[in-house]
Amino acid sequence: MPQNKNKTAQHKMKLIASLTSPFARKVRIVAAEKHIEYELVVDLPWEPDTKVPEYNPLGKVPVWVFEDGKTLFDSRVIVEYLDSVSPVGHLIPTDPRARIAVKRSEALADGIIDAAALAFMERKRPEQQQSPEWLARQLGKVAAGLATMSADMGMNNWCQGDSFTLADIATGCALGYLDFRFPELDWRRSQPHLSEYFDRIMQRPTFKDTVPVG
Ligand code: GSF
Repeated sequence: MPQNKNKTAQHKMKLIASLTSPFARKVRIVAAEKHIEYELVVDLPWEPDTKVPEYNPLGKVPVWVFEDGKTLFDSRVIVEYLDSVSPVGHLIPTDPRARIAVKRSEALADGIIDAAALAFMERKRPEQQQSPEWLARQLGKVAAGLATMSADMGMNNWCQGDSFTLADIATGCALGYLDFRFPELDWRRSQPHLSEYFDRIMQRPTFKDTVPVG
């Protein structure tokens, strides 16, 4: 019955996200890898009519909304929840050292995105108001972060251990964000192994389906 269908749809778990957010991409990939169903609600937090602050006082996406209206943020909390709630393909190891190594990789990848996003926003300001020092500081973090990402991976196939984990998802989202917002950085030239690795993980349908648009 249509009425019941509507009711079901209203009570589905939701992810509030923008299609360009690398943090939201991380959550979308984790949910897809874990085969967790949800409704994607696209909401741009920068738009005047955004509803994001009603769900997250920080006004940022992604936000996860449970059937009962309770919410989760930020992306690290959401992905930890999603990984724990379904037994399909564990993305965060249970062994304490392995687990925290994966979380460290995620912190590094997220930190690269944070610095790149600050640089991107600075560059969008009128030219006279931009601070070259601030821009250089943020881009310096991106470069140093990439060097550590590459050194941590060495010549391995995966970021941590010998299988695909949340570390790879976070890393892929950071590299994809750099390609999207800073193609001129040409990180592939200075990081050839990361470049080859990125091409490989981009073959996964969950990465292909979430390439940033806009
Ligand atoms: C960062 C979310 C974020 O910066 C997380 O979820 O991991 N630590 C948080 N979201 C941005 C969009 S994006 O760059 O992914 C956002 O919503 N910005 C709106 C604002 O008002 O800052």
